[in-house]
Amino acid sequence: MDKKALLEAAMESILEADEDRAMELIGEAEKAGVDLVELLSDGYTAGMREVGDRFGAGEVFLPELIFASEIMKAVSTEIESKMDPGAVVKKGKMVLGTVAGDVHDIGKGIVASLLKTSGMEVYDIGREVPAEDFIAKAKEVDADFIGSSALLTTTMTEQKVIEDLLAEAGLKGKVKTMVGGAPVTKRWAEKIGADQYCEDAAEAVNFINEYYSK
Ligand code: B1M
Repeated sequence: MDKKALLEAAMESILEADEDRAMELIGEAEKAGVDLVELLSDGYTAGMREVGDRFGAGEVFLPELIFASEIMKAVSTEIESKMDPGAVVKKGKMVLGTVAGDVHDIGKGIVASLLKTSGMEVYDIGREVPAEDFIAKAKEVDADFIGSSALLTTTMTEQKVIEDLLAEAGLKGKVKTMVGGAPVTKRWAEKIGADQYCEDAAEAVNFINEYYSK
């Protein structure tokens, strides 16, 4: 199978909630020399987004959404296990989590995996994380960055709470902030005073690589 067919098959496997096929395609992509990160972002993730759109349109229901996300997590975990941070030069430390009230952690997990393989020391503090916990963990590990993910329009405001607490703690500027998640935009990042917005995991990696190359 060529790359285009593999990406389409990966997308289909999520739409059809076919876990066996989804896992099998990872091996096929390896054999065909297709980059697994591309398979994840342009194949499976595209499928997940389509399921989300269908859910939004009332064409699929919550159990199907949950099932598709479980498969998405299984393929992300498998792909992460195949990525080797190896000899990558160590960069900085990032505390990363999904904000309070928000259970969406698939994208955050992918950002964590890719940043780890690019040399960041990532402290993944999970999902539904209160803003105070981001700050406390950043102090504890002397982090360079706090990264927060928000997938709901009702929870992205938590990213502003993180900025406020960081300022209160006198750490604004010392600990930089990176924000992301489907409803989050560059404009939002600017409005709340976040240091960096990244649209996806690849952009997060590019930003970090550039930041530490200066
Ligand atoms: Co929910 N959900 N969901 N959901 N869900 C959305 C977000 C929604 C857009 C679906 C829809 O209606 N079309 C909608 C939000 C509407 C809104 O706020 N405007 C929604 C809703 C309404 C809900 C519930 C309220 C549904 C309900 O209960 N009635 C509920 C909320 C519960 C809660 O959090 N309190 C809910 C629940 C769930 C599931 C549990 C079923 C499941 C989550 C499972 C899990 O994560 N463990 C789920 C899923 C899977 C989705 C969709 C379909 C897919 C999200 C996803 O995993 N995408 C989503 C639809 C959509 O996003 N289009 C939807 C794939 C992932 C790889 O992409 O997360 O965007 P993403 O991450 C990307 C980038 O955003 C970026 O990089 C990632 C990788 O490239 N990124 C960062 C993310 N974080 C970053 C951080 C960074 C940088 C980049 O720096 C730190």
